Amino acid sequence: MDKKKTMFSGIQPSGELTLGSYIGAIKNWVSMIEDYDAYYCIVDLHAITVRQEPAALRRRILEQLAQYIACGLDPEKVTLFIQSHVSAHAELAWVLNCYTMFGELSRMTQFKDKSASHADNINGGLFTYPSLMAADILLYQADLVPVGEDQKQHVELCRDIAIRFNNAHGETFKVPEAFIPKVGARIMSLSEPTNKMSKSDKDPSGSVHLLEKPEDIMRKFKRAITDSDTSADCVRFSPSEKPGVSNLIQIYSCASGKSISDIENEFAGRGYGDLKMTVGNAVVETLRPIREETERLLKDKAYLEEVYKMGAKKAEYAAGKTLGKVYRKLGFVSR
Ligand code: ATP
Ligand code: LTN
Repeated sequence: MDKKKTMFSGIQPSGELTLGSYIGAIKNWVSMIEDYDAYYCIVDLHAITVRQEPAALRRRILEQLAQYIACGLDPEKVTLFIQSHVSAHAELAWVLNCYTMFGELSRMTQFKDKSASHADNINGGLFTYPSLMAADILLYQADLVPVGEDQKQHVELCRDIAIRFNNAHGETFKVPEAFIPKVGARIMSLSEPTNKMSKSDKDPSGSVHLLEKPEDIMRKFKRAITDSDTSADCVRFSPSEKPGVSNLIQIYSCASGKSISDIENEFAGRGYGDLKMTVGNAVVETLRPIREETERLLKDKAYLEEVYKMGAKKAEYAAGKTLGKVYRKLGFVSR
């Protein structure tokens, strides 16, 4: 039997997980676990590139692990772990920093956006964030990296770094590919549909969290921004002309499994009030089992500890092999 391909992805514990990260990333992670040797990480080292409150960070790391499991990532089938538990990530990141150009890092849109939103703390970690992300991926010789659209540029830089290192030292890293879903790669804010839904958004009305109560979810959908079109075919998918409505259609498609054209037909002659209620209900039903299972898991800290310890052990073994190879190629003297 052929060896399974490897998949790696991660999310920062920088806020409450949103419907955006569920649809854009986690949902796809779950759909592929049978076919891949998968590693899913809670990237806490990345999270400290912006200031975090220590007690809240600790709570969110465990909460995120519980949510990964509740979304369907079975720890018996995939490796779930916390980035700071595997020191090879920080070590390889340093090496890759020496193979990443200042100009490349300066062109990253996430760096530009985060520097604008955290103008008082434009630190070195924020700038070299993509080298750490490349280390995450390359340590596991990942073939595929399932992420939302916003992370495509980082995965492309990771490929360039891998190719550069391989050219200098011979075949060392697998060159990975991004896997970006066709629908749902960029879920927009409900209150400002030209901006991405994001967990660190200061406006709480724009994003829906995985653990949010049904009544709060419904309220956010009822207030979602649409437009002033009252025609019979106002429920139409056109992100440039109708960003709010298209976003709702996209969310509904991901929550219900229906195609975009089926949704347009279903809503022919119907208005936005109807659409908002239907999408809100579909999201509530999608998130309900995830919330309930997360709440249950969070009461069992011993189990969560067992999961992240087992994950760290497996990840450490795979990562150690790659790091050893890299150190040898660089000419470091082995211990
Ligand atoms: P932050 O606000 O802290 O930057 P975020 O909410 O933008 O965080 P990330 O942790 O950066 O989310 O992203 C986690 C994963 O989910 C990534 O693969 C990212 O591409 C994906 N993702 C995040 N937000 C969305 C979204 N609105 N639509 C689709 N995918 C998303
Ligand atoms: N930068 C990603 C999180 C991340 C990641 C990774 C994603 C860190 N390391 C490795 C995929 C693979 C983000 O969501 N902002």
